[in-house]
Amino acid sequence: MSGLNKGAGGLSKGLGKVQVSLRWDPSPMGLPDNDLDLIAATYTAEEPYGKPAYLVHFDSRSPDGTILLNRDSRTGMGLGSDEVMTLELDRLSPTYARVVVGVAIQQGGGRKTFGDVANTGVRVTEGYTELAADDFAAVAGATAATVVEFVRTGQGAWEYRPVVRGFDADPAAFATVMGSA
Ligand SMILES: [Ca+2]
Repeated sequence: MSGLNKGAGGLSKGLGKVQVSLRWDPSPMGLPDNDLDLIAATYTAEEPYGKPAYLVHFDSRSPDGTILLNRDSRTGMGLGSDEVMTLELDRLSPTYARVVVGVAIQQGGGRKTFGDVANTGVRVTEGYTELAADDFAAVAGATAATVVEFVRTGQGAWEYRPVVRGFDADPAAFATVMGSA
């Protein structure tokens, strides 16, 4: 675990309840819907970079309710945030030591990248404090991307680190590899 803290600047300690909010614009009339999904992958202290212990997304809930998808959208229609996820990190069992949150674009209508979706944005907040924000411009050619990772320190406090990294994978494949590095 100590390797996670090495040389990492900008870390904030002792996170409690964090929210990840995602927005995007609907596809133009007549084209397949833009369906973006927030995905959280939780890892155990024994295998922080191994197989996810569990996933949270539109079709999967956390076993103890500590990570919740509060809002789900299949189109990006409407004002404000289209998908919202809440992570009560301070309530997570000590079994879990790392959580990675990412965004994947449904590929039902052919290959669709962040560059194909207008006005995409994600924010990570704790209360009124913005921890991270991104518009996916750096990963415009990707079909999925990690956004942020949360790690538990040796003292048990949660820290965060923005990790916007693009993947060329559909949501199911992305979920299996999003925390591998
Ligand atoms: Ca969605």
